[in-house]
Amino acid sequence: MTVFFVAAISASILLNAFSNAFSLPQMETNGESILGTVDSPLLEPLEGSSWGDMSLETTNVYTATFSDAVVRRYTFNVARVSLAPDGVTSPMIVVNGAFPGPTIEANWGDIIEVTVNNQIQGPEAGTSIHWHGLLQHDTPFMDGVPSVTQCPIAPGKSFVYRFKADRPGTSWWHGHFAAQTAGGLHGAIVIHGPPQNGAQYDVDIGPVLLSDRYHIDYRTLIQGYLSVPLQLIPSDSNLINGKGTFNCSTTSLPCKPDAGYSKFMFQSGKRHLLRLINSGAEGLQHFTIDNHEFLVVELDFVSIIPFKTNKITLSPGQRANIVVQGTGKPSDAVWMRTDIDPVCATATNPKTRAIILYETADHGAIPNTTATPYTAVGCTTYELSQTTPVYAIAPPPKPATHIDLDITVGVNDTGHTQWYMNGSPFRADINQALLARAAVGDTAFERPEWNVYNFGSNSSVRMLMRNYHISPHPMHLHGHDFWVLAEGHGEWDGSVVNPSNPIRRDTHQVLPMVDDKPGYAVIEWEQDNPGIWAFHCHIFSHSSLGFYINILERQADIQDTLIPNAVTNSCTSWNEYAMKNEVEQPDSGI
Ligand SMILES: *[C@@H]1O[C@H](CO)[C@@H](O)[C@H](O)[C@H]1NC(C)=O
Ligand SMILES: *[C@@H]1O[C@H](CO)[C@@H](O)[C@H](O)[C@H]1NC(C)=O
Ligand SMILES: *[C@@H]1O[C@H](CO)[C@@H](O)[C@H](O)[C@H]1NC(C)=O
Ligand SMILES: *[C@@H]1O[C@H](CO)[C@@H](O)[C@H](O)[C@H]1NC(C)=O
Ligand SMILES: [Cu+2]
Repeated sequence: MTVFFVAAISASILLNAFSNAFSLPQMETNGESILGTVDSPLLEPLEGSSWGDMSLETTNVYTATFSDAVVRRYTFNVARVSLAPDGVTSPMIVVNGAFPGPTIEANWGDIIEVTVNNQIQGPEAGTSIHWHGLLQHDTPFMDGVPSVTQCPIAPGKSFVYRFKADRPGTSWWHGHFAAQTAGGLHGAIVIHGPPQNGAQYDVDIGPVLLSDRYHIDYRTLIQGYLSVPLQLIPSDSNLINGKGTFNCSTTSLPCKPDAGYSKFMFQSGKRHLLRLINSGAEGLQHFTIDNHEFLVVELDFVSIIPFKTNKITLSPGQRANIVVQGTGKPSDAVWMRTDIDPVCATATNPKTRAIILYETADHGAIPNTTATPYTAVGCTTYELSQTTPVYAIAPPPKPATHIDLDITVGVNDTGHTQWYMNGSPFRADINQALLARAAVGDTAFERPEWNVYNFGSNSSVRMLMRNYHISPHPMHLHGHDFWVLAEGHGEWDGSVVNPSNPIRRDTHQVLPMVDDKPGYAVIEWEQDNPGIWAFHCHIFSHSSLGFYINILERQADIQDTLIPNAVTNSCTSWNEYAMKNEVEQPDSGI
């Protein structure tokens, strides 16, 4: 008996020792990132918060103003690296040698200033960074969309982005040029704000990034997608905070087993805030924690009336803040899981896990917990009726203007697969910035493939999207949250869900076509932000293949005084570079 007991203990010590010893070094899997390790710090509001007694229940975040802003400065060096997030070494493109990239933190009302240095070599390429979900009121040029708000940052050049942390919550930044986001160019944004009623927490665990991973280089992937017929290229694995595992006997690429799981530290009896972000390229993610329910308290940047669930689904671009009660014992170890939906995306290894360690659990403990069962039907993400913003805003019942957007897939005249928006695939002219033209009154926009929709001075816009394809599309609007009024299949009957306070967010997934009935979604937004705003599918291969339109909003109110020198310089340097070097543009450019 005693002998057996001792043997069991040493077996378990050995097992722990092995799991530690055999995990690859963090430097090899994730470079300079410490996310997902036990050393990753808990987050707290930064010093010098300026939100005073503003509350999420009584403040309209879209119009809130702040007097004393603190500037939070970051330097982003963008470069190619070779990393093995799941044990398979492949080329990536990242910031500061880290995958996932550095987390930007600020307090609500601060100014964020990021100096982006393009150090991309082997081969050289342009780049740009978009700050997903931030409104960019008065700073439309800082939105990071090549051909629209700036030219790509030329190799060896820099661009200083400066914009307001205009709303509290969780988001992310990512490359917006030529599919670079799928190569690893992304990271989290955390903007601290006041506590929300009914959503209090004790511990801020920080970002939990969920992302599908391709072993093929992002440029090669795009070439594959452009071929005819439309290719379904499966992702190879799935990652939590950039970590996952892969069965090396199933690949001929350089591969080391046991890359190691991400780890998160919980405390028994405490409430934990997790900031979930789907930073993936294509996959719809179903997230669960074994034996734990949680409260969903924020969707995208919008605080919602908390609801309890044991599974949350996020499409690429979407975020959710959840509060998890630490119901485990101090010695527990528990699996966190996220599964790519196998019907709504193609994935060779859709499931992955991370480890939650309570405070006295061995850091090498491997959980034995069982997965939470759930049902997933029809690529749906969330119930419109279940999600209610804490700060109510009713959309105008009769919008000032209306547009239909029909989504189809086809082949263009040179034999490339493309996504058609009302019959037109988008293709950028990356040698100019359309917004700089609009600011000086030039709205000729002579090329139809720029897909510019000019809504003039209309106070609000309603859009009915119809998806004539069997894949869902997470649609993201820049510069705004939109209301989601209705969704379904076939014909919209005109009814609106929660008409006095529909869910608002910046990314919503349009349902796939079912039995010849198009999936539809009806969204509406107020034209309160003069500029040109991107509206596109957040599946990288779709936007690369033309799934994109430009919303020109209140052109007469775009001030030419707002054109920063940085934008003019980005175009001068880019055009000089493009003159001297052969620049390829295989995809749509964004
Ligand atoms: C890894 O893949 C090989 C080859 O397909 C298979 O035989 C083996 O069972 C797999 N190992 C695991 C742990 O799944
Ligand atoms: C897993 O299960 C084994 C056998 O039931 C047990 O000895 C071990 O402590 C468990 N591990 C954890 C981390 O709970
Ligand atoms: C078709 O799409 C490809 C890929 O974006 C592009 O290179 C090509 O110019 C397009 N052809 C036409 C006729 O627009
Ligand atoms: C409102 O938008 C429509 C396009 O949907 C446009 O044709 C019209 O000119 C706009 N009206 C004003 C007053 O700008
Ligand atoms: Cu899409």
